[in-house]
Amino acid sequence: MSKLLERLRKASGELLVRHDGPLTRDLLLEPARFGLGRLPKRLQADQTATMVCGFCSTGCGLEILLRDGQAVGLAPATEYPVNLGMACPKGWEALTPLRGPGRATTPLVRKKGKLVPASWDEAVVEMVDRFKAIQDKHGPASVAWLGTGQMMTEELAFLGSLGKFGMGMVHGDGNTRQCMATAAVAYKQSFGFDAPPLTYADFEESDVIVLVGSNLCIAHPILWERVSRNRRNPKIVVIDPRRTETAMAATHHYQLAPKSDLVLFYAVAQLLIERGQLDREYIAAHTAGFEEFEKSVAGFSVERAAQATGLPKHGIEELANLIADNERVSFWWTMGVNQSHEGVRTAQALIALALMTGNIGRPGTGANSITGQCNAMGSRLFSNTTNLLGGRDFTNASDRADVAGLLGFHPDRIPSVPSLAYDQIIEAILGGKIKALWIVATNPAHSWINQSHLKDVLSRLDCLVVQDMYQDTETAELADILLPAAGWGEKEGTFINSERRIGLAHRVSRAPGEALADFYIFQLIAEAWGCGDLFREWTSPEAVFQILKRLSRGRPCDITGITDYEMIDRSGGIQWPLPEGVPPQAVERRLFEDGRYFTSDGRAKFFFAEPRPLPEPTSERFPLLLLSGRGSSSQWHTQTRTKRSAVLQRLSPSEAYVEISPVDARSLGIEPDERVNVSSQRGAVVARAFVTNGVKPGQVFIPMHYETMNQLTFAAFDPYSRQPAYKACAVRVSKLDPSLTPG
Ligand SMILES: Nc1nc2c(c(=O)[nH]1)N[C@H]1C(S)=C(S)[C@@H](COP(=O)(O)OP(=O)(O)OC[C@H]3O[C@@H](n4cnc5c(=O)[nH]c(N)nc54)[C@H](O)[C@@H]3O)O[C@H]1N2
Ligand SMILES: Nc1nc2c(c(=O)[nH]1)N[C@H]1C(S)=C(S)[C@@H](COP(=O)(O)OP(=O)(O)OC[C@H]3O[C@@H](n4cnc5c(=O)[nH]c(N)nc54)[C@H](O)[C@@H]3O)O[C@H]1N2
Ligand code: SF4
Ligand SMILES: [Mo]
Repeated sequence: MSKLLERLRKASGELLVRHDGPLTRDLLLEPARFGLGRLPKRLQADQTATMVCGFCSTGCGLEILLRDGQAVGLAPATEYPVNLGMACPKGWEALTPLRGPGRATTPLVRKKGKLVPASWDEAVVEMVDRFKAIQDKHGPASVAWLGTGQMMTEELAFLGSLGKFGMGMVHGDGNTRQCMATAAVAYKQSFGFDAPPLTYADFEESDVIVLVGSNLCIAHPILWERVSRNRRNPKIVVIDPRRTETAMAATHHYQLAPKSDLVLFYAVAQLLIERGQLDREYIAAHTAGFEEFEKSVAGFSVERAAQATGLPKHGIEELANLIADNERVSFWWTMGVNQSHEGVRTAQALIALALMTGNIGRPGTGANSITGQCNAMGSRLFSNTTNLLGGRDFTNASDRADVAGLLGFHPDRIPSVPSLAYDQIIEAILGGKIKALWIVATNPAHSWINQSHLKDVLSRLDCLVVQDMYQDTETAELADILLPAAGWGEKEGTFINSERRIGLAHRVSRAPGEALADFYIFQLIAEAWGCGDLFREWTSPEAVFQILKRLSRGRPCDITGITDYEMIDRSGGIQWPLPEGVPPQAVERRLFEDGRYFTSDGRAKFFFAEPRPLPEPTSERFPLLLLSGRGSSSQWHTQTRTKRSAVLQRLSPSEAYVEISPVDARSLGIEPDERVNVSSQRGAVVARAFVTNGVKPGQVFIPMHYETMNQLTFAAFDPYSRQPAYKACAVRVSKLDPSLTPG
């Protein structure tokens, strides 16, 4: 065993502070000691390496040009089955943020109110000491973490296992709660497992593509390119309160009132039932609960839907006809559905429409949730937050025993309760139950709903540790301890995209300064904590991939048929499941072709809930409904990465803007491009008025990429998924009043 490891192990009981020499990055990076593979031999010479993009869940393949093993440029991979030679601006610019300013290059520890540079040794010891002291006083559950869908699957599994099995935490959630929780819960309840059935070929093979609350052209531009390759002359239906870029390119746009989707889909279901336009055979053979669903939607007349949605009656009938009259209908949804106070039931209404018309398990069909971040799916399966590793259940003793057996430790290490959800973690901080938080690869001080509340809550923590690529994010600036992380391109591991394709990312660039791959930060913390023994086998991302295979065996997400990284590389990614012994097919694969679901009786289930009113309806004081979402294909979330690229910056407005209809602008006396105040009960912000017919009178829209946005949002949640309902709250727009927003 290496000297360093020996020292670390000896120190772990007493903590690292007693070391005689500082832990240096080079020591940590030495492969024999901490298992970070040097660049694989095949990538060392001047050549190219294909790897998946680290932004959105499309999961495009990028071909990286290497000189001496370092990336010097890239182009979209022509052979990769996802993008077929295409990339969006973020993909083309993916390497630039790595070299941008603001990178966290050394650990920082707050002393006398100021973040000052520290060695890894000092920072990790400080973190471990403080976390342990808090746990000693307030119990193990008083320390929690918030993770991400933007780290590699192996890193997510490491964080989740270290946090819960090693450090004794009970609560850890991720930014996938902001994003995919609704789809995950909807699938789990309806299909018995969180299993999106789609494959991207379905975009090309549909007769009717129904996009609900999805602005594909902006948020998943390369998936829109896949739609454009459809040779069946498809009808493209967009259901969105805004006339988005995607709506403009569609054949049909249903510009419904925000959050009236549930009523609309129940009315469409009722029409199909009335007219007998159902696939009775499919319903009888493969589903359960249809009779009840049928009864529940009986009261949803076209008139009722027309009133709730503001759509003409003939429009609703036309939508039902489009579904009934075509052979292959696919339903796709994204945040317009997930981020709603009734998101789960809305997603399940789409699932119901697909099931009752037999539009699932065949080419060009499906009830398909498109994911958001590069590794949202990896996080859903393996982050050990809401589900126990591999989509298991924390409350199930045999699941716990399975995992403990597979990982080689005592089942008592596994909490028997699931984690609190993100919002509940925040409230538990407020209630004094959680005292320390470790935030990894997410920027909640910008992205979480009702921001001032969150910032107040974070300021009440005894210890906030932030692990990020950049030291100037809104959240990093609040940290007591900042751990500098390597980013995509500087480390190795796998992502799982929207069509369940596991893709590989390589280390093609050296992280700046002392920054370390998250994987190795976790290893370091495990040693310092004194639980390194539990993770002896977790020597490298690829070693963890082998552990994940073991954890997946016999599960719906079985990947035991993937031998190693080399195989993923060779195959252009591999979709799960791929059990051992099954030959990897070259073709794309969709789920449920045999009509068998993962529920105990093998049947897909119908769900219904009475639609509920908006959590914060408009009022006389706040007469406009604020929507939010993605603004441009060149901006990524809180812009920590994309703002480092001059090219991407030029492609999007630098200042926050609010889309407002000409009717509302005129009545408020607001000129195009004028700076205005947008206020809600929670705050007032400044934005430039973008006067456009893209939004209807009575509604406004601000992209989420601007920090001020979430000062306005109202913290409402779906009751089943606890996903925040970011996309509707009441605001007022007014001429600029400097006294409202000082500074
Ligand atoms: N360029 C870029 N691409 C991205 C991202 C990014 O930050 N930038 N983020 C990625 C991530 S993590 C995600 S989750 C995805 C999100 O991808 P999308 O969900 O497609 O993007 P959004 O703009 O958040 O929301 C989509 C649409 O929902 C509509 N909407 C709002 N309320 C309702 C409603 O009540 N009903 C209906 N039917 N529609 C409604 C909005 O008007 C908006 O046009 O994008 C991914 N791709
Ligand atoms: N109003 C409104 N708010 C929203 C939404 C909306 O539609 N409207 N959408 C929500 C959705 S869907 C999402 S997904 C969230 C996204 O919200 P966030 O997750 O907060 O957004 P990001 O900017 O992607 O933050 C990722 C952070 O991780 C860092 N990072 C990147 N790669 C790495 C890495 O490899 N390691 C480490 N340690 N750090 C890394 C980045 O620098 C950045 O600070 O926002 C949500 N917020
Ligand atoms: S579409 Fe998504 S995965 Fe493809 S290049 Fe753009 S950001 Fe990357
Ligand atoms: Mo997301």
